Amino acid sequence: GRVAEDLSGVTLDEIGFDEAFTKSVDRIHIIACGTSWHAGLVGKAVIEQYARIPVDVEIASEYRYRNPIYTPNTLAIVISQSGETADTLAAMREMQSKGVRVLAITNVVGSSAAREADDVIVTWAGPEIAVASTKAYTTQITALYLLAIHFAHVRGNLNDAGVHELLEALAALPQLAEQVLDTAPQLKSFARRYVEATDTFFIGRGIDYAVALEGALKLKEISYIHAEAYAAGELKHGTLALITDGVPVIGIATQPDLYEKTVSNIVEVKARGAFVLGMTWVGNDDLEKTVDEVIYLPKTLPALAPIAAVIPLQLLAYYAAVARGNDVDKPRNLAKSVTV
Ligand code: F1P
Repeated sequence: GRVAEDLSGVTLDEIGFDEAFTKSVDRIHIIACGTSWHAGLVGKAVIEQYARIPVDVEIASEYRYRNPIYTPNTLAIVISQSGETADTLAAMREMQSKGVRVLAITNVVGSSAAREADDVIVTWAGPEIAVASTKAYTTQITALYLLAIHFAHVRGNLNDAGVHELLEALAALPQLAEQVLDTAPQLKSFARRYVEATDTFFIGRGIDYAVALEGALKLKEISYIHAEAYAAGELKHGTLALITDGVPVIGIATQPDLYEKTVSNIVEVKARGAFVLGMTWVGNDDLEKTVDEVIYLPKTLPALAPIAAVIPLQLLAYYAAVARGNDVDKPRNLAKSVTV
């Protein structure tokens, strides 16, 4: 495919996302597996918020076995760190056989996804040594932010000042990520609660729910602890029964407009005895009234909060795995690329 080698608007133009094409897209399908699928969920939120294009996000292993409906100008985005995940490639080939244009977001320039896709954004997350995907996730969602900005700007949903604000916030993310690493000692100590844990929960609303899914997956992948992510408002439809004394819950509350609602759900799990680690933006001391411990995330735009919020969850999974004596570089039952 045509490769955009760095993540700038100019190269999006170069790969053919010119004005006519960018304006013509009437639906986006994002297809991926695992962590890449979770990145896609963040992508849906930001593309819909800024560009107002309807986005479906689907797990590749489901998508490839059904008969999806394509609009005349559907754009497909496949996300794959390795570019070799069998289900993702199969879905991609299926879509291309139906004439759907495919953009691949991948970390590996020479991968099958990069070779076969019509257009490619390379994430440059570095040569991976870890099997569980971590920096790939942050770079994938960065690529999706840039796409959202591009679509929103070209289609007239975002003015120059709005673009500038978002690009500035994106440029500040490396420094923000450094700051989040300061939470490591707190997470190392919190991870002790996970040594004996059998069931754990991650809850959030909106974009925080997407982050919760990724936090739960990391814990399962490298710590082998049963972890469930729940949309906070969905807990009351049965799952609350599993929240009993001492069950560890991570409550993610990075979105000001959803904050009160999320806190009311955290209050419900606290009332059943859960031990809750809350995450919110720095300066929001209010959460301390409700939870047992708080992780403060540096301030950024609410849409970019997943970049900050995922890091403590990755650290938690890491420290829990180490505390349980697992080799985090060789997680059981997990391959770097799942090619079957
Ligand atoms: C998808 C994935 C990863 C996971 C592990 C197994 O891979 O589920 O998210 O961490 O490596 O595969 P990919 O399509 O993004 O390479």
